[in-house]
Amino acid sequence: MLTLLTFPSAFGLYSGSPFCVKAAYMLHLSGLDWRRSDLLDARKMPHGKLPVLRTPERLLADSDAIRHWLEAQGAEFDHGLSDLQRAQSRAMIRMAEEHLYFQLLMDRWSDDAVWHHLRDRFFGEVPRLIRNPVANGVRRSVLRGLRAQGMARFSAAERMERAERDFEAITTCLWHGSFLMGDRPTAADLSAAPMLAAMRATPVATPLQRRVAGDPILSDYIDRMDTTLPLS
Ligand SMILES: N[C@@H](CCC(=O)N[C@@H](CS)C(=O)NCC(=O)O)C(=O)O
Repeated sequence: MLTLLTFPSAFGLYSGSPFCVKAAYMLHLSGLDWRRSDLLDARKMPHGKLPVLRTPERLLADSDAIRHWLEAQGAEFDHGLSDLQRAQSRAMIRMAEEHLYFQLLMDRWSDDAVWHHLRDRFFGEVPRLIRNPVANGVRRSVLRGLRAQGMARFSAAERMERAERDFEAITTCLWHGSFLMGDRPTAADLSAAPMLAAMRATPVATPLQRRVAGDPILSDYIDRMDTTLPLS
């Protein structure tokens, strides 16, 4: 039996981490036997991050590595796609994971109003006496990372402008089919939809949250993924 080590559910999502949701979707589609096991602290994991898949042989870190391992077991996430579509899918995945993800992080960790919710949800299990110092330390470290990555150097308006271009690209794909690469979910959806879902689930109406929640095409797409690939 495979075990997916994942961050717990948060804000109505299967997991607070869109990468953990992606991994759960892949396992669901693989048809293999698996179960989830929730962790609150990923520091002891191979990359200090989640998701991690426990296979009979080892701990497998990183959702992309999990994808390749599942494909080696026979799973196929881009079934029926042409070489060109597979290449476009790869670019779409990078857009979701290397740009939209950092938009989500900024929205969650830099906004004081969101932070109160995040602290209570993500650090609620930390003993009360040390909860604030621990949570504030992690927040400082995430914000330092966002400055190094570059997202924190943009103004709020610049960030929205950059996000808008990605939402337009996703919307254009959705004009052509129910999912990004056609009429059924493929690998690109497993990355993009959880990012959008996480943005929509932010428990404060930030500009990013409102943008996704108020867009019927994006919002219907999130709901369609939920009903097409239900995660229990
Ligand atoms: N490239 C990784 C990214 C995973 C990732 O960034 N996970 C975040 C949660 S969304 C994490 O574990 N963060 C904890 C930390 O950085 O300390 C993947 O695809 O699995």
